[in-house]
Amino acid sequence: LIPSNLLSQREIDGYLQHGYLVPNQRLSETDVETLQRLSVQLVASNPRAPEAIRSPHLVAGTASDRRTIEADWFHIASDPNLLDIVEQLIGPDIILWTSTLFYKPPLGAATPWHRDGCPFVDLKNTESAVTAWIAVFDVMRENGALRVIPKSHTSGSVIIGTENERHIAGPVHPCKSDESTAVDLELRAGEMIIFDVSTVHGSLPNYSSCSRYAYAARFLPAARAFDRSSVAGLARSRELILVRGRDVAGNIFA
Ligand SMILES: O=C(O)CCC(=O)C(=O)O
Repeated sequence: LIPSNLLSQREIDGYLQHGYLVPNQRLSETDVETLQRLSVQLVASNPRAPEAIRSPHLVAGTASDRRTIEADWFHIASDPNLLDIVEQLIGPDIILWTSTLFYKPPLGAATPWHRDGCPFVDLKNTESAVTAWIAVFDVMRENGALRVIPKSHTSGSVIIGTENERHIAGPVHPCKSDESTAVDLELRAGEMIIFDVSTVHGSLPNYSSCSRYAYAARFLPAARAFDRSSVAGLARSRELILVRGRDVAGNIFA
């Protein structure tokens, strides 16, 4: 990130009120170039399932590869300036929970409204989680901008589909969220959206002939114990990495 001031109190208040924030801070030119190179390579080497490549900050990108950090990706996900932003929102003790490279090819479909915190990801464990969703190249409305519903992190919404039917965490019925207030967030390469784990979000289709890449890093406060037994599937065994401060809650990192 280009070193700059921390979030203002106004930005922090806006985040708490609206459930998301687009900070002024962005990745440095060098980091943007690195992220672009890594992202294009990773998608090219995952031709069968390029849409959501989990945890590239771990070698082989799988949750079961413990304690093996992929240095270049980890460098982006644990950038001190990024952590400074996260620290202002969830406190000084920070766990890197997961990261995902999201790829939307030309003519790729919309991502439906959902929230990442949902019944099978126990909100008691993840309610303070934040995501930094970083545009790898420019992300505009035409090529699949991320959309959020402001203030949806504090409102109830109806979750649809059974757990097995869902390809994403917590789909919500759009009628139950106030879709008319949705905000489409266009970003230049290296800019980012920070959003709450309960914020309803999705993304537009990619109507363009250019691929859309975004890298999302998700963080938890190490002040709380993360109860793996409350989480389904791969998320249960996923490695947690303490990226700042200390663990004060007895979290299990391996
Ligand atoms: O990038 C997208 O299209 C969806 C991203 C998303 O759902 C997320 O970061 O949780």
